[in-house]
Amino acid sequence: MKVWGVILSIMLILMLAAVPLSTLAAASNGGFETGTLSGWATYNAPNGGLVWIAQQLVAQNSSGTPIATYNAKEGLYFAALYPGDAGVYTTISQNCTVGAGDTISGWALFISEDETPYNDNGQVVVLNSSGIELATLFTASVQSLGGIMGNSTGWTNWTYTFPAAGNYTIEARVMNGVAAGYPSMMAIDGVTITGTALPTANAGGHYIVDEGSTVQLHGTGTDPYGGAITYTWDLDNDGIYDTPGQDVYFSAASIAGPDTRTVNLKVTTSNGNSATSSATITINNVIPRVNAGLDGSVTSGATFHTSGTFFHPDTTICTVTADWGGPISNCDIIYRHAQWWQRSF
Ligand SMILES: [Ca+2]
Ligand SMILES: [Ca+2]
Ligand SMILES: [Ca+2]
Repeated sequence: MKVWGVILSIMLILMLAAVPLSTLAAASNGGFETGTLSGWATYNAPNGGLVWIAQQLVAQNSSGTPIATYNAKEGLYFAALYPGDAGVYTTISQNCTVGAGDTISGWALFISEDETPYNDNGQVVVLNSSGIELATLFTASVQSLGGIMGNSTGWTNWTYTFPAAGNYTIEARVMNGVAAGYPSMMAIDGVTITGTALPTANAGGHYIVDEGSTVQLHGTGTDPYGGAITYTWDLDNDGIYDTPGQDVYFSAASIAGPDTRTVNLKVTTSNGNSATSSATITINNVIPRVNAGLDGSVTSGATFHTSGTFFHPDTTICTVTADWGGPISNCDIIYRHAQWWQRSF
C-alpha cells in the first residue's frame, strides 16, 4: 500500500490567497527569510495543491519510515509546494527586471513520494514577458528518481543567464502524475539575481544652512537588483566616506558665511556595486543681533552703568561699537565673540 511519503515537520505560515503578480526590480524575498511568501505569486492547484513557508521537510519511504530530513539551503526558511489535481501545476513565481547578461540562481529540491506510473514532477523554469518558456533550469520526477518513494534530488543549484534586458518570470512548480494524491514535494530557496547594472545615488539638496547651525541631509538610492543599500557620506569633501546613514547632519558651527561646501554620498549594494552623488550646501551669513539695553539717566559727576547684549553665531571676531555721544575714539568697546558688554562712566 502506498503511504503518504512526506511529513511536513514545520508549517509556519500558510498563504492561501494568491499574491498579485507585479514587476519587481529583482528577486524580492528570494530566500524567503521574511518567513512569508511576500514578493511571490502562488497558485495552489485544486485538491491538495499548496504553497507554504517551511523550515524542514522529511522524506519517507514506502513503509512510512522517515529516511531523510531537509532544512533550508539558505537561512532558516524556504518555500515548499504540494501538487493537487493531476496535470495541474502548483506554482510559485516572481517577475524580475534584468539587464542582458544578468544571472539568476537558486536552489531546488524534489522529493519523490509516489511510484511509477504516478509520475509526479517538479521543475524550475524561466519565462519571457509573453509567458513563453525559455529554459528549464531544474527538473525531476518520480521516474527520474527511480520510481521509489522517498528518493530525492537533494538541494540542487540552478542558474540562468538572461540573454537580453527585459522582464522575465522565474517559476517553480510541481504536478501530480495520473491522479491527485501521494503528493511529491518541491521546494526552492536562495533565489538571487546578480549582474553589472549599477545602483543610483542622489545626495539631495541643494541644502541651505545658517552659519553656526546644522542641516539634515537626506540621501536616496536604488539597487537595480532590489537588494539592501548602504549609505555613507563624505561631509568634508576629502574623498573619504566616513559618516554612515541615509539621514545625517551637516554642521556649519565653525563655518563663517557666506560660503559653500560640497558633500558626497556613496550608495553601496549588497553585491558591492556603488554609485556616488554630490550636493552643494550654501552657508548663509547671519546678521548679528544687538540690544543696547535700557534707557537711563545720571546726574552730572555720577557713575552710570549700562549694559547690552549681542549675538552672532559664527566663531569669527565680532566687533561691538557703542557710541556714547562723544568722540568715537573714547567710546568704542570691543569684545571678541562675547555675549554681552558693559560700560561705566
Ligand atoms: Ca531561505
Ligand atoms: Ca502523486
Ligand atoms: Ca570625509
